[in-house]
Amino acid sequence: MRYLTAGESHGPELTAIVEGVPAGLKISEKHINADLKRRQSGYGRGARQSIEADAARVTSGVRFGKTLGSPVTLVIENRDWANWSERMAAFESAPRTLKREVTPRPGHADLVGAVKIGTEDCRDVLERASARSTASLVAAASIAREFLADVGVEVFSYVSSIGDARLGEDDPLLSAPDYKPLDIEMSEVRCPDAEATRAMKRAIDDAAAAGESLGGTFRVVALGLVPGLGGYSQPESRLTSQIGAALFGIPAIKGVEFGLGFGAAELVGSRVHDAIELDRGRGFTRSSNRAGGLEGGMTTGLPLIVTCAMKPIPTLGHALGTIDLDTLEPTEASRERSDVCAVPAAAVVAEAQVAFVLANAYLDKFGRDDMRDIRSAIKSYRQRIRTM
Ligand code: EPS
Repeated sequence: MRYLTAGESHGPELTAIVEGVPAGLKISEKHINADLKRRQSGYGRGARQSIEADAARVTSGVRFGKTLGSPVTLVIENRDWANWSERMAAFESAPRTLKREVTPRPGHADLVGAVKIGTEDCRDVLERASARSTASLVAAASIAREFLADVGVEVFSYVSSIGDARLGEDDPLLSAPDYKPLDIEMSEVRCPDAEATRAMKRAIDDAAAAGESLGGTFRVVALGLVPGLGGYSQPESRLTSQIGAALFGIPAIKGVEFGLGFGAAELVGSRVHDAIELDRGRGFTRSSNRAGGLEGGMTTGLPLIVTCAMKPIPTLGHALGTIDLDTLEPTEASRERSDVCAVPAAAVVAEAQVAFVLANAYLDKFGRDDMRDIRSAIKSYRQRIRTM
């Protein structure tokens, strides 16, 4: 299963095509749109989210609520297009009043992208480099999420810090799997603790007042995985590398840790690895989950726990210095309408990316054509590893 997305932030629409979806998978528009809504929400988001009400129109690959096995196309309308149709026209000439973007924002793709493609208007780059594109990614991955739900896998995320406001967790590797998605979604910053939520919102308010932006950390958790997904034979078959690549594909993600992550580098081996035990009913298990659900690039069957660090968004009210590309004189960077903090939204995007990798790992192991065959292959595998 793979996806391709297209669309500019202020173009008419965003498109995602998902190929390699097995036939016979139930798809619900309600579920797709609920994920899109979660991506749009979060304290600290910008004015754009009050213009958009993201909803996906499925235009291929689904019939009577079930996949056909052909490519699934999802289209999300950009309502803001109505305000940009002249400035973003596909064929008409540029309006005479067009204001080019010539003051690239430090930290954004503006400058390097403009140098790369040789444009005199950074908008040619930033329209696609915008995090708006993550809406189509979430829509694409909602197909993967439907698949995972069908085979008993749940993927969720929560925010663990925003700026220096942190969720207090004694041992996240123990507590993370037990957080309740409802508690997370009730929080305006998608953090399962009310006091930490208040501190994070205060940090966002302070940053907004200072013309600043804020990053943070979040965790993605997957429950219900069978052991043995992924591979150990080639670097790219390891789920560690696949999930890492998928998460680093999200704008502004600067760090990814599995289980103990960087913490493991400071500890002796006996405090890092998870002793193996045998549960007569369920098969092999571990006394702890410091590995975060992956050993040798494969799932252990314990919860997958991945932590990501997101940098602050580059569009600042209190703009940094830049160079005007027309005059080559120092000036201040563009002040676009933007988010103060998009960490809660990025966590939803990360869920999507992880879900896509996990769904693919299931398809690699259990077949790709038809849901009934896949379900029975998983059942017989579960049976075999219980009695091994
Ligand atoms: C976003 C839409 C964008 C930005 C943001 C994310 O909308 P607009 O540019 O019209 O305000 O709010 O994009 C960025 C943070 C970025 O760096 O480009 C969205 O839908 O997520």
